[in-house]
Amino acid sequence: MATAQTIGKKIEKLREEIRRHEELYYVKDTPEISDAEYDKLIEQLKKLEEEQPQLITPDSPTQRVGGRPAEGFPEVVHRRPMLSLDNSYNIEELMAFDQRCQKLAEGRALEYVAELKIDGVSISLQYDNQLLARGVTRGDGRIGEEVTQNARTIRSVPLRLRASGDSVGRDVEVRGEVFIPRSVFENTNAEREEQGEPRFANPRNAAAGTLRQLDSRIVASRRLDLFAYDLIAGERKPFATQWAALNWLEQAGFRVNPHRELCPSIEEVVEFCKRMETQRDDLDYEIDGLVVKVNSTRLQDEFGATQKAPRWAAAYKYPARQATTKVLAITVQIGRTGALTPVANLEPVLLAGTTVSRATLHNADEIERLGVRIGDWVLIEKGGEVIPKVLKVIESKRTGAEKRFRMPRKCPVCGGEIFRLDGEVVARCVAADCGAQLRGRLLHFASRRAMRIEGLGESLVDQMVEKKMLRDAGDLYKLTLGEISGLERMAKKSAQNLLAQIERSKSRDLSHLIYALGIRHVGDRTAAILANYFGSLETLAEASETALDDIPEVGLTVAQSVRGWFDDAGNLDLCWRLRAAGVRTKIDEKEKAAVDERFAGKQFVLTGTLPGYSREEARALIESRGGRVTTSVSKKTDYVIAGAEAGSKLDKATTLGVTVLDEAAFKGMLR
Ligand code: 3B9
Repeated sequence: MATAQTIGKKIEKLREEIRRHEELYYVKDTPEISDAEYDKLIEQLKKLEEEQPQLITPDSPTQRVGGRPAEGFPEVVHRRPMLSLDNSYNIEELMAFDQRCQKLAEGRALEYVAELKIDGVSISLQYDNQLLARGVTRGDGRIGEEVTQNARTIRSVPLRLRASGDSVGRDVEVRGEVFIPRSVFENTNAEREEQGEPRFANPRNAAAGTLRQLDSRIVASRRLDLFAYDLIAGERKPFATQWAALNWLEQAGFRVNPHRELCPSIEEVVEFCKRMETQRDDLDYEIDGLVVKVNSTRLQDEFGATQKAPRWAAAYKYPARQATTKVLAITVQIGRTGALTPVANLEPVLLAGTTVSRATLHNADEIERLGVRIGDWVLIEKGGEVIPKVLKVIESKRTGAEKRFRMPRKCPVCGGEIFRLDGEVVARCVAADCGAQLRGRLLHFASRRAMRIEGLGESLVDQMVEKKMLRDAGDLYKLTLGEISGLERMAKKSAQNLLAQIERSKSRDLSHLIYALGIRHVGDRTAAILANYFGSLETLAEASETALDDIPEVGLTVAQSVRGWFDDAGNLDLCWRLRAAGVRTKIDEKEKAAVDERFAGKQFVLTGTLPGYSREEARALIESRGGRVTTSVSKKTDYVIAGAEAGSKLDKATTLGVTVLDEAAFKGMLR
């Protein structure tokens, strides 16, 4: 039996290791382990902390996992207002900013720091005694909203500052920009569209909307990120220069944008502007320009601020990446779920360095909203997504020859029926044998986050679908060398490689297999949860809608979608053929996280005081076993845990006939 002491040591070691990997991944961008391995470490830590709940500290990496939904956010007055920035839109205005600074500096040497202006939302993070105490949105600059729970889910926000001397003091406020990486933004919007929710117009809105999400579990799943850019300690700036502050932030554990430069004069700032504009598209986040700051804190203090912006800083905004061009045609693409996506085919136009000839119109509602017709001139924008989008129609350029577009009534690929369900924005081809859907499903099955069959790309899949070589992904495992070599651009060597890749995919984790099936509403995270819960494809296939819905992280939409998918005979047949082909359908026991049947999916209410546990401890114990803790007693409540001086909640539980446990019974249940 392990003693509390040895467990404590193990916990500390694991935390250190996890923190190191978080930093490698999120701050240094050089991960050493896979996401799955990282998740495993977290699970191990959770398990140990369950054994010794008194050792759970607020800065433990397990505490990033989103907690209960908040009930609106309290408003907080910023200790120091969060200022905004005056904008410059061209080099002349930037030079004018330099002139004003020169004048205020009265002949003293003036250096600048140039930083990127990330297209996100500003946040203030307060640390008390090195521990993250509060996260507050910028709001109107004077008053913001407290979103601490959500800030905690951002893995590049240190929960504890790394100690380093005492120059900075205990009372630290860090300001920075919260943003959504491009890749995550695209996924988020695709998911929202599937759920019939409106798309976020840009990554900025997505970041703002997510940060103000009441359910921090949703926040955790969206993977926000943060770049820190300013540091205040108590009433002062603790360093003599902005440059030193940025470097301190970095060593304290924050992500600080690596594209920053100390510039001896405004000329170097201009150089930096030009250089970054060409690199803009290669970044995994959107920037809308850069920020120039006077480096010396002393001069900053002297220059002061106007009502809204400091005199020692300015934003240089890049021109928007928009262009106008003509819509030559509107075509419709069919995705793997049968979803129809209308696409505008454009007269090629140069936009932010690349030639663009297509822009997405998303869905029929969007076409309606824009009023776009074939032949129209449109304003397009290249934003956070790979494919540009149509912003508006230039009506003044209409000639009258433009033609309205109608969504097709039949699938343009297979001729099958098109349906649009009530409340959904997406129309779908529902034909079971649609080649376009099969193509999409195969590409999804082979994709990196699914079965990772490298080499099975668009051109091969197109040929296989065209030649009717496959019914579904299950047939991939029956392909022979002869069949593959017969395809265009397939030398024997590449055919052998592909076969090896297909063979290798048989031992992918169960979570990847579940994701690969392409069940609507089941993304990679949900797939991992389902894999953990059910342990095998067979068990998942038999799970009832209720059993699925009872999983805390799984909602009714997902539950219905999963049950519906397995109710389809063709889908079930696919599963059994995958298994017969030797694809692993059981979870690797090492992967499996602890799920406690007595807690999983059950609703608990805590009331009164339990001498043995703090409220937070009790909550953590329940949640780590898969239970849910809510604040009010209802018919849905499974257990009320009543301590001393329990009041009206206990009465209500008795009235409703809800099981009431005292501390001893709760303890017994935990064992
Ligand atoms: C009162 C980057 C952005 C940014 C500042 C930025 C947005 C705003 C700002 C933040 N990207 N940098 N910087 N890279 N999007 C410069 C406006 N700073 C403040 O809001 C601020 C406000 C202060 C100091 C800073 O008052 C003090 C003055 C002296 C000592 C202590 C506080």
